Amino acid sequence: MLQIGIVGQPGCGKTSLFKALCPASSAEIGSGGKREAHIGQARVPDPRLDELNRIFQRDRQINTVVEYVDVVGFSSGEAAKSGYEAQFLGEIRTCDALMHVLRDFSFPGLPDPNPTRDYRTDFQEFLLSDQIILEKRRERLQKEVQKNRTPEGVAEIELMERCLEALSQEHPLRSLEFSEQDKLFLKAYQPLTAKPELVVINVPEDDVGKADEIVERYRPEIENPHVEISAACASIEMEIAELDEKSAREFMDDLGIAESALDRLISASYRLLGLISFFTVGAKEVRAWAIARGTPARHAAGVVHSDMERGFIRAEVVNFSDFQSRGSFAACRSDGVLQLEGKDYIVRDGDIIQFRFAV
Ligand SMILES: Nc1nc2c(ncn2[C@@H]2O[C@H](COP(=O)(O)OP(=O)(O)OP(=O)(O)O)[C@@H](O)[C@H]2O)c(=O)[nH]1
Ligand SMILES: [Mg+2]
Repeated sequence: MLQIGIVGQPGCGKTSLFKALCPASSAEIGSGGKREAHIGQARVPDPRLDELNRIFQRDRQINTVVEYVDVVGFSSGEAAKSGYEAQFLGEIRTCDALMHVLRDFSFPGLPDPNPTRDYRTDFQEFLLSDQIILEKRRERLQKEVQKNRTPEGVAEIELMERCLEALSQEHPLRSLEFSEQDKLFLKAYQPLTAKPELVVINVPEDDVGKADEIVERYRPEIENPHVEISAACASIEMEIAELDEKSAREFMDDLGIAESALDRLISASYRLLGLISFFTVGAKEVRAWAIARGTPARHAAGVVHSDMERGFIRAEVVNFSDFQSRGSFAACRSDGVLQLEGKDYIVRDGDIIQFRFAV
């Protein structure tokens, strides 16, 4: 499963945000450097699936999930000397995308809040870390190519050089265009600055109603066309996540906020991972399934069951946008919007699919 690593300076609110996003997990806040990572899952909200459930009245509704990883904090001070940082960066390197938390609230013992400063500090750490890894790789490749000059070796050295040039100009690798071959090479090193990134400014309780304003305030300073920016108050979100629906509503009314930021953060995370959803309506459940954009029908079938991929015959497909106004498969069929598709059909976001298969 694809994972989002929650990163940021010590005490910026990573664990608080993680607990808000994944309330069923057992992470402790203010752990101040406990060294194990927490992994948890957050349910991805989808109003289309809610509506399918209302229409079909099945026993269960199963949403897709996003997996988050909360690792220990890093800093360029004491922690770095103890080799802590390397471990931190190693843990997030295996994640597929980053949720980058920036502290905008005051906290005893921590420097005055300054999201822009922290963003730049962290960004420098990521650049440096990628540089070290790619330089090592280039060195090794150069030795190999001297002994045995293969076209792959030469191509990879060229790629390393292009990447190192970008890094030395402080451009994140995600700002470069890569061929499919380059992507395969790069996958092995999992560079941090190539990962999609969502910045979350963790605002003080008093500013929870002003999240949008705060995002706009920092947007010009966090100058990077390749990151998405959002804001939330992690401690409030954590409280909301622990309450039942009615108490949560009252709590939010007291604070004067219309909605929790969590749905927005989770949906943004899902997009960040490049995932889209298709739906199935079974005898017992309506369910959303996560696939990468561009997945052909036959592979999508394999996400539901390996037999369906192996014995794939065809897919009966109607997109939710066509289904919604008609309300039944029969109506979709008679209106000609329910299509029979073959194994190479590229599944679209919101497709409702019935797979025909034989094993
Ligand atoms: N005022 C305020 N305090 C917060 C907020 N988010 C977190 N805190 C507090 O800040 C402290 C650190 O929060 P954590 O969630 O443990 O931060 P962390 O980034 O996981 O910290 P490390 O794992 O030690 O790096 C805790 O005491 C939290 O209650 C917030 O939005 N507002
Ligand atoms: Mg923590």
